[in-house]
Amino acid sequence: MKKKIAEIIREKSSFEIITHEWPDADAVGSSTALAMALVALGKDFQIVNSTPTPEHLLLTPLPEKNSKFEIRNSKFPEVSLLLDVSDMGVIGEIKPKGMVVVIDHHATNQGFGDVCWADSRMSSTSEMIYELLNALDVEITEQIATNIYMGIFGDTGGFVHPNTTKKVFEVAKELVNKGANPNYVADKLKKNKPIIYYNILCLVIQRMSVKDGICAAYVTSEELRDLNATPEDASGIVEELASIAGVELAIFLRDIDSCKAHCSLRSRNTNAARLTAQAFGGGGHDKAAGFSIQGRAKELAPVVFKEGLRWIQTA
Ligand SMILES: [Mn+2]
Repeated sequence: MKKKIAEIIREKSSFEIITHEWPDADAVGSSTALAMALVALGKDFQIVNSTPTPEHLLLTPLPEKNSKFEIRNSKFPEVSLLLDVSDMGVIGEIKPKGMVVVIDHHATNQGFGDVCWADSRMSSTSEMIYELLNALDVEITEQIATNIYMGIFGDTGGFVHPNTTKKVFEVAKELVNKGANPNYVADKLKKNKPIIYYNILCLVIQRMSVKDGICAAYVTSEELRDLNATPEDASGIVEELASIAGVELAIFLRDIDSCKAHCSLRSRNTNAARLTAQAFGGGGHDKAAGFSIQGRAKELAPVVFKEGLRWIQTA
């Protein structure tokens, strides 16, 4: 499938790059690295996303679009490259305009689009982009290496999660050889949290309940508003809950608005995170998953707790 995608990229001339809503390090790293490769190959492209790219993930300038495409190509784009996208539900309001080519590493990816390269053995979509760029003989510049390294670092939790394989270290070594700076990336990703994150965390820690191997907590839209925070400011809190000794499943819910909530899940030894997320129509990886749902975080917390308990007991 990788070869086929390399062929499509070689043959076609105009592309759009789409990733999931609320892009994380892997989404931004893979999109930026591929965009830079398209520039190197002389292709026309545009990055199209439904939610803004977090500024702290822009470790290099973002190639926004190649301005030539509007003049050269009225049928833009021929190809829509969907990166780190497990299904069409995660790209928000975006409607791909070209042939849909998917590159993704989520285990819940059922295969969709015109061409789909889904491989859950890969640590990250960024790792897949590294292989794709090698197949395309694109030079891995320092900027490309930095973005791919960032994506791998992000999705392995800084070389911590079970997807931290020998191959991940081999790829990381090659990226460092090409100029990626591990300390710079780690500093940007790990030691760069806004104070507002800790304001929310403070509230969440006072509220969390730890029972039967589950740590569950939530934050409401009223509380976020009082703190002058957005739901996005609370991302990463689930990792804190999952770090508590003895916690098998961490559940963190936040209101997105007055009628919609998002739940993040992490499990330690079992696939309870994914199974719980799937029970509510979500997905992700075995040990890191999530879902969005109609309702309020506060009311949903005990419901998700009950479902999660079922899965850690049967796993
Ligand atoms: Mn990813």
